Amino acid sequence: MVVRCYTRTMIRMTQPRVVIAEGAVHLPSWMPVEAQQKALHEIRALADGEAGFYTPILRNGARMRVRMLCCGRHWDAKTYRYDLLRTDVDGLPAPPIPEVLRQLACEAAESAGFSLEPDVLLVNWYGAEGRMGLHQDKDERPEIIASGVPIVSLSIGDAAIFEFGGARRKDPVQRIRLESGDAFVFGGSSRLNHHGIASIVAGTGPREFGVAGRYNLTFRQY
Ligand SMILES: O=C(O)CCC(=O)C(=O)O
Repeated sequence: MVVRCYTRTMIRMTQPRVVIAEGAVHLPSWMPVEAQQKALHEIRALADGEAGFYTPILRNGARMRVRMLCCGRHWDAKTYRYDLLRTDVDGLPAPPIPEVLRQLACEAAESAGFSLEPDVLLVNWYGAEGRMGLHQDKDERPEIIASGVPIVSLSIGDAAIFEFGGARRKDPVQRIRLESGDAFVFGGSSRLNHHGIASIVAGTGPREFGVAGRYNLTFRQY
């Protein structure tokens, strides 16, 4: 079922917008504090649910340096495919994407000039030593990728040094500091650009959130 986004209640309509590459937009401070707190509430409820965070183990046996939790569909770290069940973890069904979070993703996509109907959400939790190597998001359906439907990424908690490169792994990367409340959207001709997290800047998140580390939410259309 395709659910479209209709409301635009929580987000300010005039925001800074930094174009990093064609189709790649950094929206600093995009989420007001109240929206971040609502999102955190949803993340904590998911974390406390039956199908909470786990450490993905890749097909080469390496443990990822993040903890993950998938909604809508589960990303299987062994097969690099999406499944309705957490096949490589515990066999439980992936929980649905909370509506509050789905709305945020639609609104962030719109703010960057795109349209998104998210049916997958990957929540990553990074501790102080967390990181993610350069990679492409290319496990979604080929026609979705080809049409340039964007990935929407939202950050909450500690800042992170995000690397954004090009379609080829050896292309030069730009380093962008993503702060709590930032959105980063990449679609169109940037949809398959390499990206990753070089490091976390520990202790930089808003104190009042009581978050250790950083949450990152990436929304995708499968
Ligand atoms: O944590 C981030 O900002 C990036 C996450 C990411 O690249 C991914 O989930 O594919």
